[in-house]
Amino acid sequence: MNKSVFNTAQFHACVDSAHKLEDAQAEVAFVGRSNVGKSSLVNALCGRRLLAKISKTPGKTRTINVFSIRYGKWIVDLPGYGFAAVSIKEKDNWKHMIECYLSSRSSLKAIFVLVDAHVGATALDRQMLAWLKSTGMPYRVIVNKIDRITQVKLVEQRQNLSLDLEVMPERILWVSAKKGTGIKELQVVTSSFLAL
Ligand SMILES: Nc1nc2c(ncn2[C@@H]2O[C@H](COP(=O)(O)OP(=O)(O)OP(=O)(O)O)[C@@H](O)[C@H]2O)c(=O)[nH]1
Ligand SMILES: [Mg+2]
Repeated sequence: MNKSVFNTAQFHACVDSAHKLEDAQAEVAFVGRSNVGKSSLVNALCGRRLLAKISKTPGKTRTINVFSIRYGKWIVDLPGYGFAAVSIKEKDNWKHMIECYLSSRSSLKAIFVLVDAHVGATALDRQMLAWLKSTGMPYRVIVNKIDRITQVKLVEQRQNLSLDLEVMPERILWVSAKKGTGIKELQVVTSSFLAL
């Protein structure tokens, strides 16, 4: 794998509906709670600080944001779920946008479901995973913000989250977008899904 391939990622599109996206060769998408660090992880993966917009305030990403690694090879940053401070109508719109995206993209090779190491799995995380399992779509669980917990807690969380989410421990990636921990492994996994 050529690591620098991620460094040249470029913003490709920002749409409010999956129907507005053209066909791609291969894509991976980041889903998860608002504020879990999806956009930060896209930046860490690409070794770029300002590619995807991030914010301390949940609800920053409100559209489907596509970044192109190579022609037709995409990384997709989606809005988060579980963001309380919006109207029910807006929540429904986002849910529809995410579901429509996830179920309509034939080139979607993997869905990266982000979970917060400090917060643990939420009801919506479990719901998302149950749905992905029921559809047979390929997914990987990524636990972000491991810099926020102690080594002791990390060992505990490895066991707890694996049981809670019913995912084999070796299929979970442990990362910190902030510190760069686990990013090399994420690059290897992403390269493989995108056949870079
Ligand atoms: N400590 C720590 N903070 C992080 C990490 N990753 C992201 N953050 C912080 O978490 C906050 C949210 O990050 P975003 O990347 O905007 O989160 P998001 O999941 O894209 O959020 P939405 O766009 O609202 O869905 C920001 O303040 C980030 O700096 C991490 O690994 N460790
Ligand atoms: Mg975001």
